[in-house]
Amino acid sequence: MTDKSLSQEKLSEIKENFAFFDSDNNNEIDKDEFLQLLRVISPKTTKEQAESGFAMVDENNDGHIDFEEFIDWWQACWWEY
Ligand SMILES: [Ca+2]
Ligand SMILES: [Ca+2]
Repeated sequence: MTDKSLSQEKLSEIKENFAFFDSDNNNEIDKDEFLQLLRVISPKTTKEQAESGFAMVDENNDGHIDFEEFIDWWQACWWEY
């Protein structure tokens, strides 16, 4: 678990978003789910953009975004959109 100064409130908000985009509820965001997520944020996101974004978020390169990777990404990137 991340030890960054993240409030419980913020954490549960991120958790909600994670669960929302994890459409098959396996506690990981896969590439298709990530594409859906990006399209919500920016409808013109291409598959290629999603692929390269995914590779950046998936820090351990196991082909899935787990919750900890999602938190890091969410904090780093969300405000840019
Ligand atoms: Ca999933
Ligand atoms: Ca991963």
